[in-house]
Amino acid sequence: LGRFDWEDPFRMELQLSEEERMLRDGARAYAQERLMPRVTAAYREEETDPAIFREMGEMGLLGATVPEEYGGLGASYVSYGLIAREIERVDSGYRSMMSVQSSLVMYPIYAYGSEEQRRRYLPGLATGALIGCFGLTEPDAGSDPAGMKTTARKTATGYVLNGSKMWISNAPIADVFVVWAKSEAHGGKIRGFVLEKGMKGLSAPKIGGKLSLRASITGEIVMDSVEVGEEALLPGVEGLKGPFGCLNRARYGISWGVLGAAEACLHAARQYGLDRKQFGRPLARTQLYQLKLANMMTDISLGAQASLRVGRLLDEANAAPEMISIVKRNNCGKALEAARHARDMHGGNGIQEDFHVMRHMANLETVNTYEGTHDVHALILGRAITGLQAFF
Ligand code: TGC
Ligand code: FAD
Repeated sequence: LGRFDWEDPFRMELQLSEEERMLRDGARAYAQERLMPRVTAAYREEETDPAIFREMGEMGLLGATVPEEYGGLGASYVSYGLIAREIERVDSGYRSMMSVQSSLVMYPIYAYGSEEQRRRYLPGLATGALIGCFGLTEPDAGSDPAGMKTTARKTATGYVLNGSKMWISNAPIADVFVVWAKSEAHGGKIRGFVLEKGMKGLSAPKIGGKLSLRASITGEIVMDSVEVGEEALLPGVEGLKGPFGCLNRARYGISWGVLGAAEACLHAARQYGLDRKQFGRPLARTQLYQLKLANMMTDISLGAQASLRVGRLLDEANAAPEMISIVKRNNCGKALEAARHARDMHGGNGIQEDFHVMRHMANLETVNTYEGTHDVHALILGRAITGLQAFF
């Protein structure tokens, strides 16, 4: 029997290709060297540095799965997941910036866009010269996006969009807006549109006062009779399967990302327990402390194996959305639990910014909610098990 490595319990290293390990190591070096030193201040000041997009672009971390001819790397979904894990090891907000750009902006333009749209937007989005956002959620339509009120009305030359989107990552600093609207000309079906900063009637005010995901800017998108030409319509998809096709990829990436945050919490709690003595011995020598570390390591390693499996199936074009719901829901829930324990295990220091665990914990509250809440994914799975939908 071989040796056990608590940092890689199931020898995942052996299950990755050389290219996957190389991309992961590049992402880790960037995240630790360039993002880690600035995250505490960025979180405290609620400030998002747009330069991060260009840095990520230089490292090939934006739209990694998009083919090279459009500026991506043509990398596997497993690589994309590994990148997400390394970025979120530092902060969920930074991973959010990366995954919105990759899965929610570049993917739909690549998968549903015209050749002109691909050539116009993808290279700039891949380098980070352009910043993108994705508008699905509305003030009165969150878990139920079919209830959206945003409309696209046909004109002689294109469309007029009216409505507002809520809780949109990157929106206040975005150049490119992928928005979803009910189009009268298409029988009220949901269609995707690509809008550009500076269009008349388009604005994206910042939402302030967030107590979570503070390093990632969030805003509204307000569309007050925004006139666009026919070329703004994403021609390749209609209906909710358009936005959901993007969400499948982003949710999958999140399932890896949160494990990075959970690992950061496990490592921090382990070290703290080894260093900190109470009752004449290290905290890590107590049974309760070890139980919590064992639970964290178990949840992280099982979650990673499941995400790896889903990633391989995505790469074979054989993954079902319900598989993605399993890993998104499970890994977010388990990561949040790990972060809450790590916060507790640090005692009073756990609430202090220098120890990072409370920041991860607060961030994971958002990640457990966006891209389908923990309970909404339970209902998706319940529907798959019973054949009965329980949403309404
Ligand atoms: P339902 O009847 O289930 O489906 C309607 C149509 O959509 C298709 N579909 C899917 N297609 C591909 N992948 C999926 N995962 C799909 N799920 C559904 C379905 O086949 C059907 O197609 P068609 O052709 O038959 O019309 O729709 P419903 O209205 O009953 O939906 C219910 C529910 C709860 C499953 C769904 O609405 C849901 O998942 N709600 C959660 C909403 C959500 O995830 N919002 C995310 C907003 S974006 C975001 O949070 C970004 S944060 C990013 C960051 O900062 O990192
Ligand atoms: P609601 O849908 O009102 O849900 C509230 C509660 O009710 C939840 O606990 C939910 O599980 C529960 N619930 C809802 N329906 C049911 C039901 N049928 N049965 C039982 N319980 C139910 N959206 C975008 O489009 N683009 C983005 O870039 C984006 N970024 C975000 C960034 C941040 C920081 C945040 C916080 C959100 C972001 N979102 C984004 C929005 C996010 O996807 C929504 O917040 C999420 O889908 C939940 O919608 P809601 O907030 O309206 O909550």
